[in-house]
Amino acid sequence: MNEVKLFWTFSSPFAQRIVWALKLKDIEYETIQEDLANKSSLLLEYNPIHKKVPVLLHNGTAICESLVILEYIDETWNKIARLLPEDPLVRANVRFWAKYNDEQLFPSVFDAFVNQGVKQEKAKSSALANLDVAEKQLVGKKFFSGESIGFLDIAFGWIANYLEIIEETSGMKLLDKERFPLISAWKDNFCDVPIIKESCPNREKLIIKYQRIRAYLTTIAAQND
Ligand SMILES: N[C@@H](CCC(=O)N[C@@H](CS)C(=O)NCC(=O)O)C(=O)O
Repeated sequence: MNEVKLFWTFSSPFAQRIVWALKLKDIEYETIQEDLANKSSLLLEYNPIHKKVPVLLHNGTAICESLVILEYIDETWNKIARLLPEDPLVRANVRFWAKYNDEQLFPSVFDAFVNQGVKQEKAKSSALANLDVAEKQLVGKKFFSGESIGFLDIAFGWIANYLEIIEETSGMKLLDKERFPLISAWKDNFCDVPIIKESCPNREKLIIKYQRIRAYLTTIAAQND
């Protein structure tokens, strides 16, 4: 028995990581679309601590948190498309940068997305500074993981498609080609990988969804000012 189910929603960059990993490894799976405004009792049962997507269900056992799920997938289906490197030091470095993305880079961009005016400008400056740091990680490399796509590319993958949706729906520009030539080139390389290209979420649907998310979250942020 090898039953794989993914609780997800198309607008989640964290859930998208798991779609990419499963496809890169050619693993068959079933998706369960969650409505985050009305979470299913199964999602709450499988992820009682964070109550978030993605959740991977492997033969009935739940695994939560996208970076944890990515490692689980890589260790369980370890014959093809290895995502993490073998060397423990290089692995540690990969985990460091994935954590940097999740704890620093992505939150700063999201902060700029949900705020307006002075608060947005402040969040934008810190997002740009964090992107400068990510840019340096690509010096001399085609992918964050080296010559081919790996764990870090999936972790940073949201920059390749969700970032432009965030920019468009909030009217700010972050990924300027002149300031970020390496991330811009990486974005093209990443999107050119056939499996990534085939499994990217629909742009128009994302725009509509992110417009709604922003309208909702900016109202809440303004109320808390
Ligand atoms: N650290 C988590 C973040 C997942 C996350 O933030 N998921 C969002 C969708 S993008 C969610 O389910 N939000 C529901 C909520 O916050 O109630 C991971 O890496 O899996």
